[in-house]
Amino acid sequence: MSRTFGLAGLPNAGKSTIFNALTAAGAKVEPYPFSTLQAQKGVAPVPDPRLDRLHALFPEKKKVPTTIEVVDIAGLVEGASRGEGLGNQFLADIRNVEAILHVVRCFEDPDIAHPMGEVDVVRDVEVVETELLLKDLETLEGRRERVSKTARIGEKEAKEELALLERLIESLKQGIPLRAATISPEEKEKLKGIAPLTLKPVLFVANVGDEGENEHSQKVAELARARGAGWVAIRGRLEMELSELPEEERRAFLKEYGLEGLAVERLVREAYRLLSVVTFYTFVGPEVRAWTVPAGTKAPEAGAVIHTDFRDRFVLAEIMKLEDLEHYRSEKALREAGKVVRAGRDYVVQDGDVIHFIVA
Ligand SMILES: Nc1nc2c(ncn2[C@@H]2O[C@H](COP(=O)(O)OP(=O)(O)O)[C@@H](O)[C@H]2O)c(=O)[nH]1
Ligand SMILES: [Mg+2]
Repeated sequence: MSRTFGLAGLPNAGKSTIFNALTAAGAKVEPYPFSTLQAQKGVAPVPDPRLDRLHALFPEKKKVPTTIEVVDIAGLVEGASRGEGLGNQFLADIRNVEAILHVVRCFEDPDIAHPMGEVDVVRDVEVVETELLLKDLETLEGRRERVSKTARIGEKEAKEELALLERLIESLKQGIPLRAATISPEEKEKLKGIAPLTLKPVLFVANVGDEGENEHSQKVAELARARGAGWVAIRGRLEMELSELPEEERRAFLKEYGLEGLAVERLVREAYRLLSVVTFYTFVGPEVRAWTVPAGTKAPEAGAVIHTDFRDRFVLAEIMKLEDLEHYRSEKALREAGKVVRAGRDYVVQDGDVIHFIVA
């Protein structure tokens, strides 16, 4: 199960460039079925040092990383919330992702038009944020109108929701995105149906030119900090070119420049961190594989990610630690040392667990 991220930002910020860099190694998947203008969708493998370590113990097996799905969303312009440009398309695409990668143009290039004439990081970010806020305001006000009818009849749940909506509409009007408002988990549940845009977590992506970080990306860092959000700098164009090279050549290039890896790999890791997920590992059969589940998932549900019928056929889960496997080198030795923990239906899967599912 992939997690979905949407690349959002002004036109010519570098979204498609970064999309290509991210997905060069991954297979393209089907475009959105509901979209006429078809947002590009692609898959990016998640680089994972723990998976590499596990794979090193079973080099004969195939390594299968977990993946994220990335959506290259149509560029947003001022007025998108009122349907300007591809506004409605943009907003429909973004409603369907779990988290937003907000691409901010941090390179100067007279040959590449900027929708507002020139790069101004603070303004550029605000244009995008404002459109998302306005769209949420519209959505919540629409919802309020519907709920207020049921609330008038005196239905308790409707009254509660109405109070929540009133409060959030107030905060949106003050320019506060919903992710910065105080919302309890139960309230969040109530909002699920309308999937507000400003509730989604955001990672800022400063698309710097070939020269690297600059005064523009410094501003991205500052505004990310002010929002309690993360950010990464990416040399979009360079990364795209590198990601398209054959692996050998790419490695030689990275080595020559003393780089550890592509910056998009860091981008994926940071993006992954936005979501409250845990990764577990399996090595049964021909694959060494990483899997993703929401934090708090119990063993049978985790098994169902591998095979839906594991949920019902679940008997127990054998839990191993990567460090122990590395120390004892084999599963057999691990068993003999009593380092395999047997866990039942209520076991909550922990990040980093190596698991064997025993099913009926
Ligand atoms: N000079 C320069 N141009 C870039 C860089 N990244 C992207 N571009 C160019 O900017 C233009 C717009 O990029 P694109 O990815 O299509 O932007 P999008 O509209 O946000 O999808 C393209 O011509 C890219 O080649 C960069 O780091 N430096
Ligand atoms: Mg584009």
